Amino acid sequence: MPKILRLSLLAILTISFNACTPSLPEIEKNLATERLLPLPVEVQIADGFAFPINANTPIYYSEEVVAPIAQKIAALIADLAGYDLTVAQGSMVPGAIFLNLDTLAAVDNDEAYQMKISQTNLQITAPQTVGLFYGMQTLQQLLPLEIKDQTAIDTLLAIGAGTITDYPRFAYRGSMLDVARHFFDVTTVKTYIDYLAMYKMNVLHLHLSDDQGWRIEIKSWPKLTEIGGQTQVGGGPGGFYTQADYQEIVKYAADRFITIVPEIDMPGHTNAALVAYPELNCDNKARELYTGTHVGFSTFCTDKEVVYQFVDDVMKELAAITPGPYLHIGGDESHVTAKPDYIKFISRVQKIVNQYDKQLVGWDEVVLGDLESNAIAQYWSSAKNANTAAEKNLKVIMSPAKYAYLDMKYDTTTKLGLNWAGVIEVDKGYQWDPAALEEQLNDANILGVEAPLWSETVTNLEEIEYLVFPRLPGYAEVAWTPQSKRNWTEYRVRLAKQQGLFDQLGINYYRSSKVPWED
Ligand code: TNX
Repeated sequence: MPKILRLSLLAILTISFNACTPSLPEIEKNLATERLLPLPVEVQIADGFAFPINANTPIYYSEEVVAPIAQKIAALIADLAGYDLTVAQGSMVPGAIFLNLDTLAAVDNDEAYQMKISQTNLQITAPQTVGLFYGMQTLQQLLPLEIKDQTAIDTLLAIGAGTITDYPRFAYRGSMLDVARHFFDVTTVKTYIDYLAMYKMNVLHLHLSDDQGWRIEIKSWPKLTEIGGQTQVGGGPGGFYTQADYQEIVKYAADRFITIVPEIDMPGHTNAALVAYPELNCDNKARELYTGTHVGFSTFCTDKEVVYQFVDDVMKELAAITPGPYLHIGGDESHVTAKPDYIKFISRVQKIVNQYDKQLVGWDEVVLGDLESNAIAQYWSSAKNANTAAEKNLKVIMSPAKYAYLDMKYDTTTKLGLNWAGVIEVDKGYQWDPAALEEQLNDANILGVEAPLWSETVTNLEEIEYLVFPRLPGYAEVAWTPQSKRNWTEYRVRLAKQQGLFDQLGINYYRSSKVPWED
């Protein structure tokens, strides 16, 4: 064969060989686990070159339902590197990021995912889309926050080889935002949702009514918001969500696999409603708007039929705009409701909630009522109520005030916050086991963990952030990571590594001296 022909044949062969098996760059890099939070169940670091991400890396997915997650990964890399990666339905060809739905051997958890990283592929597999979403969150934490040195971009974007197998300890991982004591607009709530999503939390409980304000439009009882929504603690203008606003919040949360749990607190904590509708009081006299911070002085008149008609209308409208399974009825601190009246009231409201195909959630006092077995008690302080819940076979959400209340001060010098349940430094907020607090509560009857932010002392996002960060990631990890894998000494280092993210997002966090911040 003439030399020239031989050469061109070789060229053709090389080109076609390259087209089906591109030679992938050989990048030496370990899996960068230092920012992973919550800590995954299992991380295995493997030998071999890292998975390279560059402008030619395609993102393929197995089926259309997964496309939004693939798009989110592409957006993430576009933000970081300016690459416009191909996103398409496809298979796991060499060089591709591949997302697929499949069962995971030996992991029986709806929210599980597994990420396998080698030089040839980065594959995320999960039984459900939500697991792929969590895999995407983990991938984000494996990538740098920004590319400072463009000449090192290939190494910076490479993902070290290994396998991450991950799933949550508890199904319910949430936070509560009290929008009644101070009202927060839709934008602020969306930002709060973003913060929950960053750490794989999946519930936002909205405390929508209290003595100081009624914050959700109820079309059949319009004065609730027209009158009852017009002020807040300290006398500011208050505010409320229209049903359309609320649905916008629900949708934004659902896009991030977060369930909204709406709370209408009753029969106590109802002054705002008692101002708007005098007939809900036993004496038929309208109460006055309240802008202070005392608790336990208001109650619906539990003997009146109109009260139950009211509750029915409210629950019906709320159920219609709430796709999640829960309606929270409060039930806490009803100090001026006689105990038999309280029991009668909760038992009737339970029936109303069930009538609208929802599960009742209430603060731990509700266990005194006659509850269905699907009702859920939210433990905040009473050991007695927690144990009653266990005896009644009810599931419990763990919000112990002395460990998990985001409105408690960090120490005695903290300006914002309260201290009735003590002060909660970042280590104290992390170092507790939900299953070790009360005798009869264990992993089987604990549904999950929720960190509530009551808003007597916080008036805007900046103040919210100060109490929430850096404690929130700790609650996310308490709820996600197996107890045996958690320890403060190791956690504090990973928490410190969140600083870059907090700074990038402009989060006003508390610089706890317990955390080894990097600057
Ligand atoms: C107690 S905890 C309350 C709230 C307050 C909070 C302040 C609970 C179920 N009720 O009404 O806002 O303390 O920390």
